[in-house]
Amino acid sequence: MRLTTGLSQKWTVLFSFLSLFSCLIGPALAVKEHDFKKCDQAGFCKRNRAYADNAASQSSTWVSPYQAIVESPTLKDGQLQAVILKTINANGDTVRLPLTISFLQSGVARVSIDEERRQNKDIELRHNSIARKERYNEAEKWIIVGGLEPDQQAEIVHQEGSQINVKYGPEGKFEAVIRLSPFEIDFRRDGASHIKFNERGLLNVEHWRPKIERPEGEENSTEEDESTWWDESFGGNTDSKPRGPESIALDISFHGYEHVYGIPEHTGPLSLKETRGGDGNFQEPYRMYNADVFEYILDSPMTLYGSIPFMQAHRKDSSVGVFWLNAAETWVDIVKAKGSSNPLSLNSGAPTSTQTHWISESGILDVFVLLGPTPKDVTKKYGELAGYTAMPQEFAIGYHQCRWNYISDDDVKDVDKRFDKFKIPYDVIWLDIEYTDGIKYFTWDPHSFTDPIGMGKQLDSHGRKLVVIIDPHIKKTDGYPINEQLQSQDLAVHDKEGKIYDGHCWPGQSNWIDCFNPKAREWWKTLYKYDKFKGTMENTFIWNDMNEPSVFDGPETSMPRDNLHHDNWEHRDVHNLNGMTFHHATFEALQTRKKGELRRPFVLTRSFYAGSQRFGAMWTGDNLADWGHLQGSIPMVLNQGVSGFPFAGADVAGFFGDPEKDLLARWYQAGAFYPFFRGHAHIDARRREPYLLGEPYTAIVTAALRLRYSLLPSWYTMFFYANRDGDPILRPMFWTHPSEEGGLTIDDQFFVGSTGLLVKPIVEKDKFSTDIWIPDDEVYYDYTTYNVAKTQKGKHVTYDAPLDRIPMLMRGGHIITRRDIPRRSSSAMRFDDYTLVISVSKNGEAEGELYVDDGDSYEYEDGQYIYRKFSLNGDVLTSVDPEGRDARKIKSGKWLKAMRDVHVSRIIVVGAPASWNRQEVQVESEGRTWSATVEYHAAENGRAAFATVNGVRARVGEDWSIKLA
Ligand code: NBV
Repeated sequence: MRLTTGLSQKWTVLFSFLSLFSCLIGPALAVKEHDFKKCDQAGFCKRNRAYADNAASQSSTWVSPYQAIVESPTLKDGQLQAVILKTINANGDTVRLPLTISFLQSGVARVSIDEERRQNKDIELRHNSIARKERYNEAEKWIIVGGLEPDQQAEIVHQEGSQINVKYGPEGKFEAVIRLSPFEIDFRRDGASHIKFNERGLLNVEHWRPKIERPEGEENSTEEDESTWWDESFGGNTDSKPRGPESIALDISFHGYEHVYGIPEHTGPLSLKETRGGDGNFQEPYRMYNADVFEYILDSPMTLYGSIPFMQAHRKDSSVGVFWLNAAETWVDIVKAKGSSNPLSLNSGAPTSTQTHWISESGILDVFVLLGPTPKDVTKKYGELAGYTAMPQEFAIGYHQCRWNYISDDDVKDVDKRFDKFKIPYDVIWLDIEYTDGIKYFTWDPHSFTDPIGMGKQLDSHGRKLVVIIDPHIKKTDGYPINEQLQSQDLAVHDKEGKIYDGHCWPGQSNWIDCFNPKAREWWKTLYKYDKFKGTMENTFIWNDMNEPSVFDGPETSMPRDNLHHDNWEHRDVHNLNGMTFHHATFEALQTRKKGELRRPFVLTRSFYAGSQRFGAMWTGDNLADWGHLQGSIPMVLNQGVSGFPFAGADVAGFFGDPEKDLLARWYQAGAFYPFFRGHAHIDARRREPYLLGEPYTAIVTAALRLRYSLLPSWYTMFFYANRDGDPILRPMFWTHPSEEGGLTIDDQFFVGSTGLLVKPIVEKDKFSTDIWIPDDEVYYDYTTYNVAKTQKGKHVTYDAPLDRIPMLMRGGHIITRRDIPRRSSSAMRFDDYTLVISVSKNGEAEGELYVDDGDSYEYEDGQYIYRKFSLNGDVLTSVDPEGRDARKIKSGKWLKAMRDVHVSRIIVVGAPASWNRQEVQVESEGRTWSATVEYHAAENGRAAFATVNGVRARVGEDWSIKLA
């Protein structure tokens, strides 16, 4: 292992420490798979899989022991209350499980199951535990931000014996057919089944029971295998499990759906694989248990740093989804059934169905059902519940330059200058843990970062920003006021006995802030005030790492599950939420840094959960500088978008290792299309700032960066859609073309939002051409040459891509916005004029939108934004406000006033008909008419005809029109 000699001795100490505690550093370049549980090493997963096997083996004779009793079969406020009785033995003894089925105005249905005895706290905990007795039911409090209004129109339309039919949703098109015994729900749309709960009878709520202490040697005479019910050990750690077995599980079948997507974060294809073995399938279920997985492997259902238990199923012309609101460890088995999702069915001609089996360690069962029918409907409804992507700081969608570590403030200033010297744009430079004094967050290393304000000012002088890392582990050491406050105010996570929990992380012995505690979050805010966190200023933003949480000496590199959070909820109940609460706390802290200054925060997080999109960006953690990881990053980023958290990216050009230069070039070309675009490298990796590469690589990387910067107006508009509707920013083929079956598994190419830009980054060594799949009959132009691609719907077109070219097509019918003057940062471009690029469709039309605001404040909420819709109809191009606002009636603040001087200055029309071959066109706006010049280029050698209109000078915020012929 190579250690960077320039770094102080502390690294040697730290690394030896690490190898001791978690064998994190070693020669093998692959994850230590045995450090993380397989399903059969997690008692509850093993039991539920066995339950499923048992049910399957009994096939026709298996009857789910759960039946619902509805005392009053009425809907009140869209809700049906019932009790599920679980028969627990041959005597017919039952356990009561309160059930609520809610029908929401949005057309979403929600099914929640709790355990009555635990609601009443009528259980005993083992080991004198002080943990809560109830099932965890507060996930909603953290995640759900809307969409819960009841559907007052929902009605019971049919009720007979053991069945209740409820019509609900838009125009009453949805129906829930609730079978009481055995309990099952069939969710139908337009009369057809789409999603079924408990069809396979795998519903399982492990009810509380006391441990029967048997004298040593005495056999368990019951039929139940109790071997995994109680204290459980793994990797030298024992989980005391004071409540014993308490898992919940349910089978959810998607009828006629062959593809399911979502449940990040995993490597592997976008269309999720089967998990019960067989050729090319996984053997293990997809696991969601946020963890610091060192050197993670590709194509694996292993857990990673974050999780979103949201799944979307798609088939030609139909999308549906489920959202499993549970923050405990969760596993999902997936199998596909040819013919029918019912294994007993003889209906082999029917399409393939996907059967899923969801298994969580603890908490209540709480599932939302979304019946589509389009992918957009599904993502929109999911976002109504879990929230939409926050409007980002505009700089945050520029390029971020990071490494572990820039070693001093002079180093930072030097890198900053060199980017300028080489005319390479970037917006943000980052500081990893070394900037601190001995990894005590909120401090600066007194030797190497002597003048952080001077550094910040240099960056600010050309509009650049600084991001510094702050992790949730707080060094336990004398004289560190932050830890003293954490301890004295009792704001940390506790161990199972209620004492402040101690663990090891980067700083050595540490304590962890408990962001479930409202007081801790209030305290966290105080730490970020400019006068408290000295050395920070308005252009300082934050990076939250290690918030799974990562604990070097903890089980699976995390916290013991029997640790206690605020209100004595066990860590096991909230584990997957933990990272988000920290991210959320930091987000709020940045909003309150200074009285009277309300700006959009920027916080990057490694760990996340459903809802994290409201607080910033995520990245895919510690990848490797190899081609496989470049390739693997594309489906990962696409999946984030489909799962409601599109502000995502992977470390360019791989965290561990030294990328070869061609890999690095290709990675920048791909990274230029990650919604979050950051170069980052491990402390041991060689310096690789773009200006160091030498030619032609520096030029290639610079071109990719400039491409990103020129398209920033389009990117920002795509973030606006993500913020408004939850639309993915990078869109897979199934999302944009839901009727094309050939595109449902494609995950190596994507559209950039609704721009019509179709991109397929090169992700293989020595590959200089690629085949792009074409989803429709539209015309496609090469983005740079305007050549007309020889496409055919459903077929591939070959694209030549020597190292300096990115395979990128423009779909006919779109208008994209650019800013073409190369500058050093996004802020330098704020008041630059726009270029419109029109790719004329086969029918001679095109459409596009631009959204722009000050990119920093919340004034857009008061109307301080410009929103335009550009349309080409026949030979007339117009710009109007799609919301019909009258620009004159908006009271302009400073930014909007400044935008009065910003124009659409140039228009490039690709595919312009020969009749547009003229020298001048008339622009009409604000009651005046003036002329703009045209250069017309007739079609030749496969290149489309195009016209460039120069000197347009139409104010971007005003209505205008141009007659092009
Ligand atoms: O803070 C150091 C690194 C960071 O550079 C990386 O991006 C994180 O994912 N951090 C993890 C800690 C340990 C890495 C081995």
